[in-house]
Amino acid sequence: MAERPADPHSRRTPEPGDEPHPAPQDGFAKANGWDRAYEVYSDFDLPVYVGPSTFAKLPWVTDPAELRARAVDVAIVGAPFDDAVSNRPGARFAPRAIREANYATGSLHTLQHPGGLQPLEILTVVDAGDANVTPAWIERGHALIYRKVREVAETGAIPMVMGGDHSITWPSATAIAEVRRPGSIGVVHFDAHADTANEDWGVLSGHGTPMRRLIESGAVKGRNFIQVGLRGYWPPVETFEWMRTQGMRWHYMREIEERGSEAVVADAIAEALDGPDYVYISVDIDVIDPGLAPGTGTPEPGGMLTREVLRAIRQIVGAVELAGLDVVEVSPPYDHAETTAMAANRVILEAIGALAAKKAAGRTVRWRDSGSSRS
Ligand SMILES: [Mn+2]
Repeated sequence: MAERPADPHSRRTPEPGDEPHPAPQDGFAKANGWDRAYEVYSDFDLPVYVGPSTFAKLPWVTDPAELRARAVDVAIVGAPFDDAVSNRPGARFAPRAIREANYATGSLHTLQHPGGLQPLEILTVVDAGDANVTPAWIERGHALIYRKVREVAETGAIPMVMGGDHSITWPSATAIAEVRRPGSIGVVHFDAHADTANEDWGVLSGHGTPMRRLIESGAVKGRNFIQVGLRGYWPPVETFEWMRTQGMRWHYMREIEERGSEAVVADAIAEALDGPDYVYISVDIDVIDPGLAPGTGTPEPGGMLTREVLRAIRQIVGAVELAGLDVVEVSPPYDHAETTAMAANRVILEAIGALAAKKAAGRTVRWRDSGSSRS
């Protein structure tokens, strides 16, 4: 087997001689006391604002052969694309902002599971980098996002994709549906908006249309496309009529207010898996109330609490075979105090935590290489 390339984000404990800039033992260093020995840290353990920016400071591994060699369970993927927005832009900056939106480094300790859990010690998680996106070309962006997600999923890793505007769910969920064949996927889609328009001002691949494209293409059956959190003033009546003809099922925000999030999400899980084998989760951050997550392109007041969404992620991931996940529509230029980017960061961390709990309980998390079953 070929020698693996040196990993700049090595998680091993640094040893003497590893110092990035060893102290000179003479001159001003000696005179000023700067020659003493200090403990040094790997990039993984340094503060989040020091060194390369990767998700949870995890290794940056873009080579699919290396993803396979490491038997990666979860691969974080960036889709820095916002050419398809209808209102406020800026989601192209989200993958970088989400990567940086945490203060804890090293082996994170999640308190959201009984007894606590160190998910990054249980799962093999890496940051697989960004899709090869360039600006101002919707078709190319979608094609390269599709290829990146597919390439990662084929290694057996579960892709967790950071958008990007919501149009990226079309290529991303398509890639997952394809790789996991002959199994099929249901989708649980958190959003203020249905995103089932036929077109946005004549554009078929806008961020208001991806769910219709996924259903029309056959990647996901309408009846297993389950929407949670819809509210506000869009889409129009005829769009809901199309959704009914597809057998789509949705849960308005007012249902969450009346029944509580946990009961509604339990129904959404059952509906998504009413036929399909696996689940893809798509979280439009605008499902959260803009008071808690203001940095988004099409904010709609009256949404879910951040804590309800994070609990819902744990609830779903704990209950289903997770095929993939995306979190989209974070727009850092409109964010305040990074609250929106942090919410998106935690959506991913909660999914990772729930997967780690499964693996700790002896269940398999990653997929067979290019296959439709767990390895
Ligand atoms: Mn959306």
